[in-house]
Amino acid sequence: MTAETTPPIATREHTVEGFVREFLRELNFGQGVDLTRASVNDKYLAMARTVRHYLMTRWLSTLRSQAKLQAKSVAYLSAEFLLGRQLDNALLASGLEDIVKEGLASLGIDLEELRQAEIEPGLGNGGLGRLAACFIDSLATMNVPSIGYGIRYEYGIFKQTFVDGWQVEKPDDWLRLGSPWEFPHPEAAVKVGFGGHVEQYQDDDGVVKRRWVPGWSVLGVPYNYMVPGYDAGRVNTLRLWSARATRAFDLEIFNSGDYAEAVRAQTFAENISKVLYPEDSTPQGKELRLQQQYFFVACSIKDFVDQVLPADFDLHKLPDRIVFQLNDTHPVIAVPELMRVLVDEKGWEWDEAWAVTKQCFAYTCHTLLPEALEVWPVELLGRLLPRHLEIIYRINDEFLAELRVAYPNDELRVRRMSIIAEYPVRAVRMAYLATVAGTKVNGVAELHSQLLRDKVLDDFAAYWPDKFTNVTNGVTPRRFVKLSNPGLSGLITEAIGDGWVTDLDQLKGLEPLADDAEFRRRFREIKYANKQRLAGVLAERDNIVVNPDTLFDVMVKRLHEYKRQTLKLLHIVSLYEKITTGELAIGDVTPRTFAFGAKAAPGYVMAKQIIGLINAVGRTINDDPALEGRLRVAFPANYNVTLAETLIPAADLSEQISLAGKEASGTGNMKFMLNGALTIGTDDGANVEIRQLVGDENFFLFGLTEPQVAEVVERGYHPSAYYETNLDLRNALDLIASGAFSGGDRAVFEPIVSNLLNEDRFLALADFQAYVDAQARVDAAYADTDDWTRRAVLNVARGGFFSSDRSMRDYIERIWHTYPVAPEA
Ligand code: 26W
Repeated sequence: MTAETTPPIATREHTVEGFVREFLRELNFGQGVDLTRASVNDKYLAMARTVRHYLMTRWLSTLRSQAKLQAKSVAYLSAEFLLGRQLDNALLASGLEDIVKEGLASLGIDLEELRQAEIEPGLGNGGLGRLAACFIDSLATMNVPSIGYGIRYEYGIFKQTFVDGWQVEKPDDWLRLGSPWEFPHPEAAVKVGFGGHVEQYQDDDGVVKRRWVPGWSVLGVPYNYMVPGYDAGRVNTLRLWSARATRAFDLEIFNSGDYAEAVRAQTFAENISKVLYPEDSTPQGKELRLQQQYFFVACSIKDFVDQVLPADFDLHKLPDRIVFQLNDTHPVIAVPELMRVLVDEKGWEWDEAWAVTKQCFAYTCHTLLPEALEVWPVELLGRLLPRHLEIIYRINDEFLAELRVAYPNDELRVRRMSIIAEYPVRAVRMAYLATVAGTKVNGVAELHSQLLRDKVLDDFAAYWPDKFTNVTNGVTPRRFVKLSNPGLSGLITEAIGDGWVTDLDQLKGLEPLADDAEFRRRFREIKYANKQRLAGVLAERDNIVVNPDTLFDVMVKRLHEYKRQTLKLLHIVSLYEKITTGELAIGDVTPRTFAFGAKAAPGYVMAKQIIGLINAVGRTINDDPALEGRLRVAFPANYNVTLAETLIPAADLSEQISLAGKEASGTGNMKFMLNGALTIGTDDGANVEIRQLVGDENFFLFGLTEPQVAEVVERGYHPSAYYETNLDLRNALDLIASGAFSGGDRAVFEPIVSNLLNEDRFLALADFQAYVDAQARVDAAYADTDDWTRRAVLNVARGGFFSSDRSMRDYIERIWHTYPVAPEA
């Protein structure tokens, strides 16, 4: 098959008629139904498959040019990809929105109804997973050759329901109605081993070698997803792996009547990609979690080396063709896996293999919580992956030997930096392994990266100062402005053209319009329309009534004590306490809607308690007729990407109130800024850079800084002292303790109150007064509606830096050293 004879890739007509023809063909021949009898899901699946046909041309030409070009690619290894719904993004990328809307309408079909039929693939917990999704969107839009590798969980992040205000998890069976955006390739399945032992043998030249003899194995079946660039030729690939048994079914055992045993291997294997671990900070250290990590990493490396690279590729040049970006420590087992492939399978010498391996990886750390850094007991790792443990030991031995040369009489430092921790149990510190093997280590915001250098990985930063860098997070403006806020997008494009969608710095052009009364009026109008839209969604989705004529004060993120949803609660309870005691006249209270969205890891008891208290306080306030239309708490269940797309454009105030030094970056903060909300926040994570760019006068800063927190903790923190000295705080805590929000039952929320009074690990009480004072500044600012709008416009205008496109440019420049390649026309 020569170039000139290479068959052209089929194309589709970008016309209403063309689309309708395709759609009906897909509905009749693909879905096997005719329009008169088609269900909403039939129509949705047919429409989705039709839209993907339009992207296929670009996907196939991308893949074709990829194979031809020797370009360096980025392999983004992530245990999570929080993609959100795919249809809108596919319509945007294919420029089909209007054609599809008109085409469907001509068939009497409402696009909105089909949009609502799509089930969101919740293959992630929160920040880390969503960031991965934003990044692959930017890489495609910027024409950078890259591939995302992850796991196709059969069950994603649990569906959150509230029963009497308490979180109850339901399985997320997201595939039950079909998944039109994936392309399974069982023929490209990869075999992955587990367990077993390592044996020594002599190769043909009599050289003593070691090889792994797995005890059992599974198959990894790849499912490809399109990652369409916006207004770019490129459609990159996201490859998610699903586990299958190597032997489907043991007929002998079946015929012997032991049916369960016959399928045991099957179920056992499939368990590996069955469900996403719903933790987003405290690893449970479960064996299945490690199986999941090794499974997708082994599949991905084998896939890239054997499938993506040309068969005759010299792996010594691997670093010129690929950089494996490690999205936190979850995929770090990839380092010993590549060593195993090069030494055991390709027969390379150790040094030869290490010289290449240590040029192929880079590591991004996404946390500051010591408990979130994964460590795997050598007992478990040695049992599941005996050869990998051997390899990790050797990497560590050589590293410690190197350190002893650099620090001859500082055995303590050497011990401190060892990849192997000796206590409380002998375990592998995955963050240390990633740092030793990675070409670069980066944090996700300036402050975070500094704290990694100064505190978390300080010994390593001292030894390898150039290895440490920063890349501040970003978000994709396609999904989080263009798609989720069409009103604002239209206003921006009218004012400065639509170049901003792929070059967000152009938002700067809006600055002068902050002083334009007519522009402000339209900006406010759009915000109000977004608030009405949210009100409609909450009424229909959760039976929650909110009043758009109130300040929308929004806090949406995972429930975690360091994010301090309790501090937000203390503000609300204090306000309520003052109103009920008459200290505050309801007329003097700025009408507010306190909106929350938050899932708690199922095993995180305190987090679930806090959810219970938020709903209890909400019920009390919402049932109080005196507060009707003035104060309301809205806590829709099951916060996810889809709900965020409606909530964030409606917000006036963005709550980013974590304890300084705890939130690595935050990305919700960026989405709120770009959608014209003002931030009330601490100097934590990317809040610092938001405040620097938007200006102090357009940001409500409060609270202890990270150095001050360190000092308070150093000195010894006594939360009860704040209780004793701050009357408002005491009244608020006493009201909770009194059972006022739990039908007089004091026991229900006692754990929260006593934790705050006796431990308060994240200094909520210490920052209470500063927070309440900042909220008073918010009230004052909001009273001047037009000036508030001016500040909101400046937040949008100065938010360009927080595009994930800019983050990608930083990764390319500082870490990946790859470059955009436009696929062949
Ligand atoms: C093993 C358990 C586990 C699972 C996930 C530990 C830690 C994680 C993630 C690293 C947690 C996470 O999502 N971190 C968030 O990452 C975002 C993207 O960089 C940041 O913006 C957030 O600040 C950070 O909390």
